[in-house]
Amino acid sequence: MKSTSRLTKGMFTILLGLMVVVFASDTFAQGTWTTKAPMPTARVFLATGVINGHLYAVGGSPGLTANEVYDPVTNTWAIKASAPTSRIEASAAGIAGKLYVVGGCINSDCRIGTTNILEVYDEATDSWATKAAMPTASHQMAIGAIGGKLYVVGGDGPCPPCNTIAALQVYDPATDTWATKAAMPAPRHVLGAGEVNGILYAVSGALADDTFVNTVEAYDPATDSWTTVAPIPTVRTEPQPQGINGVLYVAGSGPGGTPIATLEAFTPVIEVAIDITPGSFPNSINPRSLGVVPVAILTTGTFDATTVDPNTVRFGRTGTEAAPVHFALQDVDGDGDIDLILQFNTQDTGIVCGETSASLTGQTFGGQAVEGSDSIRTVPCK
Ligand SMILES: [Ca+2]
Ligand SMILES: [Ca+2]
Repeated sequence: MKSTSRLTKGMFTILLGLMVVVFASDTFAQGTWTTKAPMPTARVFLATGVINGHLYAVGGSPGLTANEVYDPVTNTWAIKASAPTSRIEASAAGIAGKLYVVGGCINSDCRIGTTNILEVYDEATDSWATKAAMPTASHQMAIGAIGGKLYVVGGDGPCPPCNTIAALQVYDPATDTWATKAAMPAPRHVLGAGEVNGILYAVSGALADDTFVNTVEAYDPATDSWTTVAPIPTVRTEPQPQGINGVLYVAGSGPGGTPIATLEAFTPVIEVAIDITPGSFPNSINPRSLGVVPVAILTTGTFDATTVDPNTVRFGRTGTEAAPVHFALQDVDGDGDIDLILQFNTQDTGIVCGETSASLTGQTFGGQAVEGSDSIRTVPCK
């Protein structure tokens, strides 16, 4: 009886396997998840980061210093030099072949163990070095890497008093120094951070009183300033936002540790200066014209119009209508920098008599969305 049941079980497994193959091919368009080689050490509250296309897993609970690396090409894990310090809730990010592990709680104890230690793993030498400590110890903070520097934001400071902090602490590997930059508008912990086109976005998490918020704030290293942007629809605990092609994706991580499946994506938009019918004003458009409307995207002190991909630009009544029929790079406004001039068939713009403004949308070659508007006067339209 036992062998029969084992045989039946085996056949069932094969059948199930075939079903999975069929199912997988049917659903390829939605993507597939596969189970890969398991990490050598089971753990939770670990820190992870990527260097040279390799996924590193460092520390975590229970009381671990284990440092293990996964190679996606070979689907294998290797055990590397252990981290000097055992911690949980640390943050990690890869920069130029090295993994930076900062903060967290020593020996799995966030009541007394919150730390400011920065340890750096060098893949080339399989060795760790201790670098300059972060000014303010923190755990449950967020981390990002922009332009070769480490950005650590918010979290909970040492306990007691375990104050939630708003600090933005920035580490420069070139000089082994920390700088304290403009703080977030309000202290937050269990937040997430991600980078899109050189801007750091601090996403959701909770205020000092543990109220979860859907706040999203954007930090621009060029101006050392924060801007509040559109809130995320769903509040999150310790989200892991990731930027891909100009869009910030946030998956899972429900408030208070609630498991959720929700994936939300944020597309930042840069407002650009445009000039319809450059050099003339008012910007007269005859909606019945069979000709073209010239529109310039102007280079300014904060935006380089030559970074716009002309093939992504649309112009018209709402900014989504006409694709350009011609474009060129030239100094349209004679201020010494190069602008982008585009022409659109008037009949493609959707502009009708009585309209008072028109808009343009597009993307930079790096995937950053841009938009701009200018006034128009429709003529003759009597
Ligand atoms: Ca004009
Ligand atoms: Ca110019």
